[in-house]
Amino acid sequence: MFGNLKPQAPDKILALMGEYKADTRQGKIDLGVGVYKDPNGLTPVMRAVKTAEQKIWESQDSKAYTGLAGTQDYRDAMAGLVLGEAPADRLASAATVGGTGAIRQGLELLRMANPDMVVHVSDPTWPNHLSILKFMGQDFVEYPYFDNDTRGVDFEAMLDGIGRAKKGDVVLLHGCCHNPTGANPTAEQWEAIAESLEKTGAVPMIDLAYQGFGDGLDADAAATRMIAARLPEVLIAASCSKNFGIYRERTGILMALGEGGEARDLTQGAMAYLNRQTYSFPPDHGARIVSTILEDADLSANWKAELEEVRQTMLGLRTQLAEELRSLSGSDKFDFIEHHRGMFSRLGATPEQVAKMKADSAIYMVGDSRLNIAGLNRDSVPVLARAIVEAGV
Ligand code: PLP
Ligand code: TYF
Repeated sequence: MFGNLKPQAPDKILALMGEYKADTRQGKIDLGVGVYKDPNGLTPVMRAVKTAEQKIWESQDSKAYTGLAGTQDYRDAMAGLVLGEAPADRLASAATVGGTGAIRQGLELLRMANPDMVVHVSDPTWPNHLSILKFMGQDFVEYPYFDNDTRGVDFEAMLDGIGRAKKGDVVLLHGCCHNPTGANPTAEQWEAIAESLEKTGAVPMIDLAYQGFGDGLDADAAATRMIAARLPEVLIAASCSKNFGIYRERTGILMALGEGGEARDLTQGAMAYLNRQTYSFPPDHGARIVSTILEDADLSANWKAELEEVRQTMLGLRTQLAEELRSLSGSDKFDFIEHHRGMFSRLGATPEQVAKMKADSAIYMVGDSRLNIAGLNRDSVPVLARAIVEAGV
């Protein structure tokens, strides 16, 4: 029977990780998978996470099951982090297996509510969005997003695209730090997006995987909060993988804001049901690390300080790379790197140019020319800048 299985296309980002590992060249540069790396190339356990784990180890006296939606502590802490003042009467939420689990459960929930929905996704978007939608057999269409000339958001085209959504359709948005492009709408443009959603009656689903990696914890949640306040129904899939650096703990949350009352209880019930059908109880360790940190003023301050160091490090590398490219190319055409936010920038290079940089300089970026800024350090920035110019980007 197993012989009937068809080979599956590998995840290109994860395949690139393997290729990088196998490369024996000195000075190779990994700008592939979206994992934060410090200037020494390490992905450290954050200080506050270590302390929280110690506290949990010392005080935890049971590992009995929690609840199908996870613990209330975690859900309250995350509602506060993402939404600021969370409107408890409108909010249903469930802990999930990472942000990816939140996306999957969120799409399942939406489909239970409206089996006829069409999901609108940005072109391009995170490949796993498309992969999950295809696996679910879920209808989706792409809306234009990236302007290859300016390397910014083609906002007019985007607005036109999401304006085609019908009532009951779903518009998937990256709350901040768009993956893979690094280009994001301005605050004013976000208001226009909200207005479009109000007009069409489409439901926004916001993927928030990089809160704190762009302009700061509150600034990165501002669009999500504005949409949550304006729209009657909003779904949020948030990840703690990056901002807490707990990738392998698989910590995420699905939040749904609706009109409250019975609809809230139905949503909460459906979320618990969906968790039960998929894996019963969501994992607790990562969620407990997060609630332990967010409930403790000192740990919280420590975490925020380290997250801010991470963010500033990436911004510094963006500035350095843009400056280096300005002087090497004698033009300001790479200034977009400084304006992009989050871990990624799409360079706008051709697949051939990406391949040349890998072959000639052992620089690994994703085939669509997405580079992970955190894979750089002060010494490798000039190497990359030279390779970019030599490849004729
Ligand atoms: N959404 C986007 C856009 C991402 O880049 C990621 C990255 O890893 C996720 C969601 C979810 O991550 P995880 O499932 O590791 O929490
Ligand atoms: O886009 C990225 O690099 C991150 C990490 O199947 C990732 O979101 C990449 C591929 C994948 C899961 C996570």
